[in-house]
Formats: sequence, structure tokens, C-alpha cells
Amino acid sequence: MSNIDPAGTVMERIEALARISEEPGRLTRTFCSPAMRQANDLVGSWMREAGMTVSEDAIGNLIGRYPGRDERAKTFLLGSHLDTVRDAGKFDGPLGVITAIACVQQLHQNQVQLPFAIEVIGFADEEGVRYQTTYLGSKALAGTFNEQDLKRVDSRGVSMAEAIKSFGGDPGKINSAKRDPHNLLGYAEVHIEQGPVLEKKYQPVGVVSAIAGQTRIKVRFTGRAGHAGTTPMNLRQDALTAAAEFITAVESSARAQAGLVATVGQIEAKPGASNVIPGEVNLTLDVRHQLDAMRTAAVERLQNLANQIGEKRGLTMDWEIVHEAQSVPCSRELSDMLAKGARQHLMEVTELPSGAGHDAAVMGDITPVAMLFVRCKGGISHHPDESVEVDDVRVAIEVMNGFLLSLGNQKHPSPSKKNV
Ligand code: HGY
Ligand code: MN
Ligand code: MN
Repeated sequence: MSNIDPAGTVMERIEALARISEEPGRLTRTFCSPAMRQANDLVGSWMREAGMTVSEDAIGNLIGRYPGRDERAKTFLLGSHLDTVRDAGKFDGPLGVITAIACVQQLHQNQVQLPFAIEVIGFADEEGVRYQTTYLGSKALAGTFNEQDLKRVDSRGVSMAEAIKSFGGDPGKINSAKRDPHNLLGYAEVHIEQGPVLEKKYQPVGVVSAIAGQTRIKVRFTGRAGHAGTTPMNLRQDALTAAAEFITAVESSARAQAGLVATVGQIEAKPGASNVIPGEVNLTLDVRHQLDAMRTAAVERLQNLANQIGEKRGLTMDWEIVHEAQSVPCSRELSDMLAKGARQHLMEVTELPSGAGHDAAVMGDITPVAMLFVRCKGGISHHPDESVEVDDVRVAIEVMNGFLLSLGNQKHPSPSKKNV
């Protein structure tokens, strides 16, 4: 039995992975980028060390497989994403992949083989930074990938299909990454909470009850560019002031409704010169709520608002929903097993909803899912100050190990011969 501290190793590996970025001086690692290639190679080497065979699927998901006693048995999936937002924290995504590898490494070192196989997935794109469509990796596994998205181009005009090809994937074979739900036992993801609840309750981990739905929209206001010095104020069709009116209305609308969050994260004014009235503005809108009906009603209300602002100012307004995900409840059975494992470490186990989206929300389309949250300092995330304590990582690894072992003690129906 090795005396290496698995939690310490996880923290060292998180630091090593965080040094792989496509931007100098800050952590940014996007879908199918050269940095993602380096990350897959490094994480793949850790998977091999843990006794896994390593592969990549057609969209670039990294997959480590640890066989079970019965090769015909189903597979249990663990994982999270390896891509990041811009100027990211180190833990959002990688913590889930690297703790999963630590769990398999312990099985391997102790020569424990569960009745079923385990696969650890490093998803290729959960944040959607490069193409504004999110969950590309998990959608490929779930069979919900939209082939139309292959035509989307990034800020440098590189299409998604070209990016996948240059990464070593195969845009023509994305559907080969689709998993047969009959061969899956479930999916579990360890992730930082990205919120303040566990810290307020002095608890290292918590069990996720549901993952909030989200709608991501691209909004464009089109007016007329003009001379900043010679165009009277009453003759302008200024796209940026229209956007500004809309953005403050988004904020006040979300503040007025409990449980609703709405964010304009990106904005671009064209042509982008200080002495030219902006003729076109593109912005992104992210709307979320635990209840889908409240979210969709808010999206409709904001679209009407954008239309009214455009009409009033003599501009056109274009509204494109680029991503929509329903809220996803976690599996009661798997969550109870996680909570049972957590009770070895806590008097009371907190169950909490996730306002952030996760690959588990997509995997929930094809298999039961569960998530274990790890306390993070100040609830900070999507920021370089994101941080977790090594002792909390140790608890998370122990809870996940307990979860896998109790799953292993259950009776597992092997798929009938015809599935093999
Ligand atoms: O935006 C989210 O909720 C997640 O971090 N992708
Ligand atoms: Mn994440
Ligand atoms: Mn994130």
C-alpha cells in the first residue's frame, strides 16, 4: 500500500496542469487548442500511471479505462472538463478529472477490481469559450451534439470542424463517440461548489440535488456608424447606447426576480474607434434559474425588451439562442450513496442545487448522474483566486472511494450477450 498522499498528489497535479495555458500570464485553455493537446497528453500520462488504457474520441475527449472483473459488465463514468474560461481558476474542471484518477490509482495500487469497468473522462469543452456553444464533449458522448455547430467559426475564423481536425479528432465521426446507455451504470462528477454554501456551513463537501438550466443568447443591435463630431445627438442610431440601455434593464429585471440570474459577459462594439458612433454591437446573454419555466419566461421578457429598445431607437435587433439546457435532477439512488460516504466524515451532509452548469447535466440525458461539491474559498470561481484546501480534497477522494466500493458491492446486471 503506497504511503503517497493522494490528495497531495492531486494538488501538485492541479498546479502542473494550470501551467498549461494558451495565454501568457493567465490560465486559458480552450477547445481543441494546442494547450488542450498538451493537457490531454499530461493527464493521459497520469491515467496510464493509474493502470488505465488511454484513448481520445472523435471530438477530443480524453478517456482512461480501468477494466472490471467482468468485461461484459457495464461501465461507470467519472470525470469533468479540462477546458477553462479565460483567466480561469485552476480547479473548475481539472479537480474532477484528477480526483477521479486518484480514486482509480488507489484501486490499482491495492489491486482492487470492481465488478464493473470505470472510465475517467476529461471532457474537451464544457465552458464554450471558443465557439460559445457549451458541453461539446459531453454532448458527443450523450449523442446530443449538433452537427450544425461544426460550421461555427471562432474569433480567428477557424471553423469547429477544422479545429477538431487539427487537434487530431474526426469531425465526420462525432457520432462514433456516442455511448450506448445500456452499457452505462452512471456518471459521477467531483466539482468545486463555485458558491458560498459549504464554506458558510463549515463543510468540506456536499451532494448536488439538481443542476440549473441555462440559456445562452447572442444579441446584436445594428444601427448606423457615423462621425462622432458632426452627427447631432437626435439623428443618431447608436448601437452601443441601445446595448447599454438593454444591459442595465437585464440587471434590474434579474434583481427583481428571486432565483433568476442574468449576465452579459461579452460585448463588442464596431467599428471600434473613439471618434465613430458604433453602428453594430454584439453581446452575449446568459440566463439561469432552477425552474425551467421561470428561466424561459425571463428569456422571452428580455427578448421583448431588446426588441422595444431597438424599435424606439431606430435599430434592428437580432436574437440567437446558441445554447439551451433544461435543469437536471441528480439520481436519488446515486446521491444517497454519495451522502452515505460523506456521512463517514460529516455529522450532517448538505444537499444543494448547482447554479453552474456541468457536464453531468448533459450526461443526465443517457445515464443516472451524481455530483459531489467541494468547498471553495469565498465561493470564488471563474477567477484566478479560485482555491480549495488539500484536506477537503482528501475528504472528496475518500467519499468517492467509498461510493465506488459500495457501488461494487451492489448486484450488477451484466448486459445481455446481444449488447457485447
Ligand atoms: O457557466 C457555467 O455554469 C459553467 O462553469 N460552465
Ligand atoms: Mn466546471
Ligand atoms: Mn466553469
